[in-house]
Amino acid sequence: QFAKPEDAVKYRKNALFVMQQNFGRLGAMATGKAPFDAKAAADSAAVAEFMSKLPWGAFGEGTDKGETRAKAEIWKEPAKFKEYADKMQAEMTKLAAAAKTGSLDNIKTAVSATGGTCKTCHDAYRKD
Ligand code: ASC
Repeated sequence: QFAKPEDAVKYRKNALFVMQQNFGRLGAMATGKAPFDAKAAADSAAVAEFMSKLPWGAFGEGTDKGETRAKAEIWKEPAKFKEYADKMQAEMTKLAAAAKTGSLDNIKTAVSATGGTCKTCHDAYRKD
């Protein structure tokens, strides 16, 4: 899929960025930093859920160098990395369903659960 390793790194970072921008919009509503807008929440959650599927295919062998904060552990324990990635995607799916209900309370619960999966993976596999 990628002509060179730098393209894979750029691809996964851009996918994660677009996901975060949409998740962040929901986070702002969940914490009261932005007014609740049910339509915007549902739209953003759907985009975040879709984007959550994209980064993982761009963590192939040889993409551990360059402009990346990815830790070498990702390629040493791929099963655990995949488990975290799968968990995040599952929570994103729940978040998209929660956002469709139009209930801010449902969104708050799902944002919190989803955010936990972002953090768990970052703590283990992202350099800071
Ligand atoms: C974000 C973002 C993350 C998660 C995390 C949640 O918006 O960029 O990494 O939420 O902070 O704990």
